[in-house]
Amino acid sequence: MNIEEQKEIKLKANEIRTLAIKMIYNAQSGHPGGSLSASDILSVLYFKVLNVDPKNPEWSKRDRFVMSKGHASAAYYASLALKGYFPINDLFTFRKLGSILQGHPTIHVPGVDMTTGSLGQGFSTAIGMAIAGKLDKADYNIYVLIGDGEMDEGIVWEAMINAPHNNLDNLIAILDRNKYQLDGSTENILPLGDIESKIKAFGWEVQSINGHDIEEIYNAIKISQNKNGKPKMIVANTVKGKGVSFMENTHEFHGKAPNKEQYEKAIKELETEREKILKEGST
Ligand SMILES: Cc1ncc(C[n+]2csc(CCOP(=O)(O)OP(=O)(O)O)c2C)c(N)n1
Repeated sequence: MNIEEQKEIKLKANEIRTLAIKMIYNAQSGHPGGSLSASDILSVLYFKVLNVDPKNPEWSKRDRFVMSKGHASAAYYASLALKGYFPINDLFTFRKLGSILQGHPTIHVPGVDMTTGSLGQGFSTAIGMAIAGKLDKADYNIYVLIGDGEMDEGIVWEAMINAPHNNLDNLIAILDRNKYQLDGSTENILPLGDIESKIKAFGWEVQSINGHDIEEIYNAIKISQNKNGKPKMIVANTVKGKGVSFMENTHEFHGKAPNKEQYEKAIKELETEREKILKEGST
């Protein structure tokens, strides 16, 4: 990916972060921490990887995407709106009565391939979708984004053992390894330890990357598209709350909206970051 393309994806990630914070502040409810950690991954997926058509969300040959960590819906809806599935203004109905943009994504939202929110179930259904793709001899891939706290769910490990058995090389999972979950550090609550080795032992091809480096994310996905009979797992090492200093590396903003003062500080920081990205490459 050249510098200009990287810049474009970084700017989109910054827009995703900014919209997510605005939506959560407006609703006074939502999940900032896990939205911010996943924004760079979502930006690469939606603006560089996924073969989808926002004008025809049900297109049968589209790549599928499952947001298994469905609570990070603010960043997910922001990505879908920026991609053109629905108007950006709709984002400000987030979590309001009567809106389709509820706290957890449902298939009623244009572009959403699977209803999620009950942790573990999205990952498992992505495996079902990949099996369906194989049965149909389809060319599309299934991408799924999971959280590291989500790995505590037993259903994840049933799915983990199933995917290699079915030779699901059309399945690319990305693990948002931000090391925090709802009320503490993943390593204190239920340690994942050497998660790469564990997943590899189940028969997956595993890569470990910096989940905020646009080029690393993109290259890892490209490598994962290799049809070698194995499902792929990209362990994306991220920072919970990335991009807003006081939300970083803490569970405090897992499921809490910022107050007015915090909101203003967050938006200021994201604006500064945007200006920095715009200046990149121009000396
Ligand atoms: C089955 C289930 N149990 C509990 C919850 C409540 N819950 C929502 S988010 C969360 C923590 C998830 O942690 P992680 O996957 O690391 O999310 P991230 O840090 O990426 O936001 C929990 C326990 C849930 N949504 N589903």
